[in-house]
Amino acid sequence: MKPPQIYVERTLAIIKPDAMNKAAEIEDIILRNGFTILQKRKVHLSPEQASDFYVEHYGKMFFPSLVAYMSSSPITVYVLAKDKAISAWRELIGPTNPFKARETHPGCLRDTYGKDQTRNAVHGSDSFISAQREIRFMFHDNVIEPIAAGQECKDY
Ligand code: RTP
Ligand code: MG
Repeated sequence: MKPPQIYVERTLAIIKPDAMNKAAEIEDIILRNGFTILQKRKVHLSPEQASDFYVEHYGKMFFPSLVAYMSSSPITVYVLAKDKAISAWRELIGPTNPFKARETHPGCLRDTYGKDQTRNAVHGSDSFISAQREIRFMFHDNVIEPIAAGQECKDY
């Protein structure tokens, strides 16, 4: 008989350049909110890598400043696991704009640590497909496939 399988969803989180001085505090919040840190890596993206990571925004008015910002200094990237990790992490970080976050989601990470619409402290994958792509992008040497809740997975 096969052993029971447990499916845990995974997402990609980033502590962006402006919040790196608060990384320990944010990591503590991540753990206190029930996420497991599966992988962690500090990287300094080149402008080309930042542009590839945020390729969905190519052509938008804020794309050049986003790329310049994300490649300006090191960031920390994490693979987080939790039941419904993708939506749970998005909920914890709050809306894109920290000023709006302050009004609608007081106490969320972007309220607490965000500075403006570009320098908003943290990133979270916005869907299962994004999580899969972003985890591969950041951890290509040691790929961990995100598993959607309820989805069949291979035996380990
Ligand atoms: P993220 O991808 O970083 O988790 O953020 P998000 O889903 O909440 O927002 P998204 O629309 O994907 O935007 C990506 C990042 O681009 C910067 N941004 N600047 N100045 C602006 O109008 C503007 N809009 C977006 C932010 O850094 C945002 O997180
Ligand atoms: Mg996004």
